[in-house]
Amino acid sequence: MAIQDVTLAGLGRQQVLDLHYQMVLLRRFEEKAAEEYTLGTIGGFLHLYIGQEGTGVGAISALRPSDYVVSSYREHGHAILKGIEPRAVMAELFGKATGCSKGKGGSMHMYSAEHRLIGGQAIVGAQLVIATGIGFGIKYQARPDIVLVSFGDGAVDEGAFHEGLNLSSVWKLPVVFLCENNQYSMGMAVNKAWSVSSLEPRAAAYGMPYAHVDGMDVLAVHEVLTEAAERARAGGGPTLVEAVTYRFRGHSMADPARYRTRDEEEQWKSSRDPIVLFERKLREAGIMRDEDARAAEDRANAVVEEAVTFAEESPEPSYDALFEDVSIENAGAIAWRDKPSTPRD
Ligand SMILES: Cc1ncc(C[n+]2csc(CCOP(=O)(O)OP(=O)(O)O)c2C)c(N)n1
Ligand SMILES: [Mg+2]
Repeated sequence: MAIQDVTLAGLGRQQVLDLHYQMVLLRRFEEKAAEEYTLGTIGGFLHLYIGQEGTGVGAISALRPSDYVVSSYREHGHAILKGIEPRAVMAELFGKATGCSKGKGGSMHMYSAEHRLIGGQAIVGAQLVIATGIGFGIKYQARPDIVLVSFGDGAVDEGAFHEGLNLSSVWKLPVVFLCENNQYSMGMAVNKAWSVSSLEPRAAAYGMPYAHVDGMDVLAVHEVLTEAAERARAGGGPTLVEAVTYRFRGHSMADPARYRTRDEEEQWKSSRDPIVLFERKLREAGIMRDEDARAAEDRANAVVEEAVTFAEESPEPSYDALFEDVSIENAGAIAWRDKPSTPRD
């Protein structure tokens, strides 16, 4: 069989090579962001997605561009996968006016209505009820879209998880709930936090289908998400997907990760890296050659370098921009700015 005819999980050669490239791009982007954070060019918090690329790429590749994604603060990858240019994500990290949130959001608040990335939510669990609301809007307006909401293993113990799953199930909303179970919620190990060992009984509690998937296997995630997305789009209601993965770094750049051993981390990095696993699979299937792997690396490095140059050269937001895009009416905001001591109520 000619190399271009090979398929995996129903995807053609170019499609699987694209999945590989996207994972490499996210990895290089995040490594660069860590470097810039250490140099002080990125401030605030920085939560990296390194190690979880198989889950994000597998999931978002199963969506249409018009579908919505709502994520947590670990969302740089989701933003890029939803089509926001890496340079606009990097500029947002740098707090520059050209960032996708005009430099006013930073790492935890990537946003683009155009690309249907509705955050970047810093409140753990908030995205679950936001996604439920978007799902309600889609159903009410009889639109063909769906919502994918990504959240961590820590978010399932929030009330918002239960409210979101219950209402989505009652109203059969087009929502796919994706728990990216990276096994830690800051310093809390999931096996100490959950009273059950998987989310299956919690899905059953709300009468919705459940799927468990290896989050380090990009194709497995793609397949599970494709099925859940089809169900949602066909009016079959929500699905709860649990993807088991691992974050290779600390919770944020500030976390020395003393709650787990270096041995455990090494085990995951050396035997379960989603990029290495996928490369091995592609080579064994005769899909990837050395030049393909090199081309993906070179392309990702060039995109990331360009993104940093763009961010460095971009202007800071203006002072007046502070008073734009806020929820208070402009007039009120200006009055408030001019007379900060005016009582509000
Ligand atoms: C409502 C709320 N409670 C607590 C926090 C503090 N906090 C920020 S991240 C985090 C851990 C969440 O872990 P998880 O949901 O597993 O996501 P991960 O960071 O592993 O991606 C906590 C407790 C918060 N931001 N919001
Ligand atoms: Mg977690």
